[in-house]
This record gives sequence, structure tokens and C-alpha cells, in this order.
Amino acid sequence: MKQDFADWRKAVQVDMEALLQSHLPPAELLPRTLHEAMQYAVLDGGKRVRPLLVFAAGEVFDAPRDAVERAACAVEMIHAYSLVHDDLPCMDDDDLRRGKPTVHKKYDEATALLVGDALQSQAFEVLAGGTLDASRKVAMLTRLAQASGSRGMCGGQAIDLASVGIALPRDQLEQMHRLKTGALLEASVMLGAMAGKSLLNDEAAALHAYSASIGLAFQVVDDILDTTADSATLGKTAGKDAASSKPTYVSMLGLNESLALAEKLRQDAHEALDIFGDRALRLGELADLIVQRTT
Ligand code: GRG
Repeated sequence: MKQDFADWRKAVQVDMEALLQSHLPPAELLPRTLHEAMQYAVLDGGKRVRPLLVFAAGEVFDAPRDAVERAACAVEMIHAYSLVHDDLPCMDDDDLRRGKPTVHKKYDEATALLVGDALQSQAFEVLAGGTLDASRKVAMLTRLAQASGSRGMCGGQAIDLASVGIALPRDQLEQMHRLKTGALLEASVMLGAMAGKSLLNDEAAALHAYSASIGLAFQVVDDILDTTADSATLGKTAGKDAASSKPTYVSMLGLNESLALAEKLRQDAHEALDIFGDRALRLGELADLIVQRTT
């Protein structure tokens, strides 16, 4: 019988803590402050949604464990770097992340900048290691580079920064989120899949449709939680978007319509998985988690 979802999720989260630790430079290694701050940014915190997506997609395509683990560490390192940089005074200027002082508050701004830079390099080094054949690794490295660069997460962040105080039309708001948050979530799904058996075209299209739905749902729910949850529960400053007059789904559609949209996206995600049958059970459960999460 299949392991209960909550147990599976917990097991992946526990494994990830040890794996991330093993793929980060030891805190005793020079330069000690930088290595300690990298560990501070990555370990002991976060929902590990992106690694969970890698593991779940890897399961659909029978991917070898080591390759899945490396891909999961790589996407989480890229994600952690983005949070560290996003929290800097020149961007979102935040003091609280994952229930702890942000890296620039705990250390200083220069260290936070370097932590992000070094985590990004570390992510690609980890993904380049292991025993998958070289052509597959190059494809995975390229995918992660595209998802995190100017045509992915960084590009989304640039649009976000440029749109503060501007009422972006819905299609442009969606495009911004597709890049800023959606690209790395999709890369997590695709890397898990690419680590396993070769994908058929309709399978790649189904994963793309699934990722698009969960990516948007993730953002809609993030906007909902920003207005309905408190900072202690979220582990980051709540109410930030409204305070900085950022366009959000809640400000655009209202709370009820945003909740309905998140539910519709959850259903779309499940539909996209139909072609995989039971093999995609975990991916379906993760779509539920993304929409029903409270942090
Ligand atoms: C600085 C290049 C660069 C990019 C920053 C991801 C991002 C782009 C900024 C984070 C700001 C933010 C709150 C985005 C909304 C969605 C999001 C990514 C939330 C945080 O992700 P979670 O909820 O965080 O998965 P945990 O801590 O659980 O890992």
C-alpha cells in the first residue's frame, strides 16, 4: 500500500535537511561566515515545495534516487538564493523569513548578496554531479538556467520591481508570476521527470499544463495568505503587498473570487495529470497541498 501523503511529505522534508547539509560546504570551511550564512539561509526552514515536486515527478518516470536528490537540492538552493536576494533592502527590504531574521539582518548586506551568488553556483555544481549521462545532465542544467535567469525567475522579479504602484493588467500580472514563481516550480517538475525515462511529447505537454496551473495557484494562494494570515504563522511579514501597493489577485479579484480561482486551478492541475493515472498520485496531492496550504 502507498505511504500516506503526510508521512511521505514528512519523510522527504527530513531527507532534504540531511541532503542539503551534505551538498553545502561545511560551516567550518573558510570563509567561515559565508559558509555559515549559506547554511542559515537553506537549512531548518521552508516547506520544501520544490523538492517535493522533484520527488513526485521523479516517481512518475522511475528516476534514479541520486539524480532526484541532486535535482531537489539544486532547485531548493536556487529558491533559497532568490529569497535571500528578494529580502535585501534594494528589493523587498524584509526582516523576517522562514520565522527567522533575514540573512542581511542576521549577518550584513554584503554577506547576503554573496550567499545568494554562492548558492546559485552551488546549485549548478550539485546538479552537474552524479552518474546520469552527460547529455541528460546538460539538458537539466540548461533547463534550470533558463528557469532561473532573465527569461525566468530573474526576469519576473525585474517586472515585479518595475510594477510597484502600477495597476498591471491581469495578463501582464499573470506573465510576471509565470516567470517569477512559476518558472522554478515548472523546472522542479521537469527536472524530476528528466532524471527518469525519456518523456513523450504528450507527457511533456501534460507536465507543462500541470505546472502552469500549480504555478498560478501558488501565487493566488500566496496573495490570499498575505491578506488572511499573520506574520507569525507565515514566518514572513504579512500584509506586505497591500502596504507596498503591489498588484495582487486579492486586490484585483477580491477574496472570494481569488479562492474560487485557486480551486479551479487545482482542478485543472488534476485534469492535466489524467494521462499518467496512478503514477502521478503524489503530483496530484501536491496540487492539493499548494492550494490548501495555510503557510
Ligand atoms: C531575487 C532573482 C530574485 C528573485 C526573487 C521568488 C522570488 C523571486 C521572490 C520571493 C518573493 C515572494 C514572496 C514571492 C511569492 C511566492 C514565493 C516564491 C513565496 C515563497 O516561496 P515558499 O512559500 O517559501 O515556497 P518557503 O519558505 O516555504 O520555501
